[in-house]
Amino acid sequence: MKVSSYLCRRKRDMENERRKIIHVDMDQFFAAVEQRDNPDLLGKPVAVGYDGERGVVSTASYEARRFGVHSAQSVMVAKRLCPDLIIVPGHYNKYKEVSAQIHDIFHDYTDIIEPLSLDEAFLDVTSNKVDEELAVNIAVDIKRRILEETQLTASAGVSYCKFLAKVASDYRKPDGLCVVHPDRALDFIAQLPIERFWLVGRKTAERMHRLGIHNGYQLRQFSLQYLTDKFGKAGQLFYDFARGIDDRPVVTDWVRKSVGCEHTFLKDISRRSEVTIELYHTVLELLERIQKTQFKGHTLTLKVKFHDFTQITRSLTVNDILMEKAQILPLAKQLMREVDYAQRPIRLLGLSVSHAEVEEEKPLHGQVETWEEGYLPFEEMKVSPDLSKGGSA
Ligand code: TTP
Ligand code: MG
Repeated sequence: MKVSSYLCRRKRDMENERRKIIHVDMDQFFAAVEQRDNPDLLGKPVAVGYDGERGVVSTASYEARRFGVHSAQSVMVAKRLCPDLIIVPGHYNKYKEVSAQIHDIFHDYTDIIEPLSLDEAFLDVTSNKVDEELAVNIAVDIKRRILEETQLTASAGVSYCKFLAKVASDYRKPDGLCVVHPDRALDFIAQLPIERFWLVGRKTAERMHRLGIHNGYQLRQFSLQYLTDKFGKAGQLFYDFARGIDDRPVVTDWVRKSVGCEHTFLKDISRRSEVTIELYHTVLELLERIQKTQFKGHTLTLKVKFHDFTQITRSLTVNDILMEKAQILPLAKQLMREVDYAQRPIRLLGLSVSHAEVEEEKPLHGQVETWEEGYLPFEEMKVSPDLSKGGSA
């Protein structure tokens, strides 16, 4: 590397190390709201979700988590694991209200806020409205105010970059506060179990383990080439994370990255006619959402979950903006043709449109798409009359 470009990079790194970022994440959010509003539920194993054969847990109280109950699990499995589990239906308006309350609190400190979901957000407090030098003092204050104003606890992570702030907020949950200073970052990362790294889900963790990578120190021993060979685009992120490098800004202007819908069926489907009808209904609902949001995307993604919970996604990208039924329906059918469900009945179908025009204009460092939450809101299937009668197309 030339000396001048090295100095440039070093300057940028130092500027980044001077950033002060807080990640706030509410504890057992939906369940905590339910327990707050119904004291009978306090201290008990609670799961929020639809109490039916096809219900899915959206979150579980910590008491329930001890039994192995977790988000995205089927309610039936959860009940088997924890026979005393109390299932309560979700109250989404309430969760939205709390989310608005915590955002009001955030805005007293900074307007540079990037929400990741209803209950978590990054705040850039490098310069802030209360002229506080220490980000940790702001985090303490925010946690105190959240508790006072919502009677709920939040965990916060403080560091110089998003990756470490996010990992830190999870580090001492619940009601936690963890600070990772720039000069402690490499040691912190070295001992960090690989499953705690951002973007490392269960499957990626297993692959890392197979490569002999169990912590940040071990991850750091591998070259960029090796990691991108193994993990594609994410390899670059893992390489950087291992070195405490993450200069992505806190993106204030939240831009919708995709619009989609998905349904879990009351009964698994495997007949072609049934699948065609359901695909058609899903396309109609997707179109409604596209119209409502005026989202302009180029990629259609089909998600299929099979009876055994294995899941696949198939995507197609086109030059035109996907807004019309006449374009989306044939594409959806084309994607569906690639799916072999004859031996594997389908439990869930989902469609989404992504790859908005604006994304192409974003600078590479924005990398906004990687922050997208990995789940769609759960909705129970309203079975179409045709299907409930076992009708065919
Ligand atoms: P999380 O912050 O991932 O979980 P949590 O707040 O319940 O628990 P934690 O203390 O570990 O942060 O998600 C926030 C809310 O989003 C959660 O309460 C319910 C909802 N959610 C779903 O609906 N489906 C999901 O798969 C997940 C992970 C969350
Ligand atoms: Mg949370």
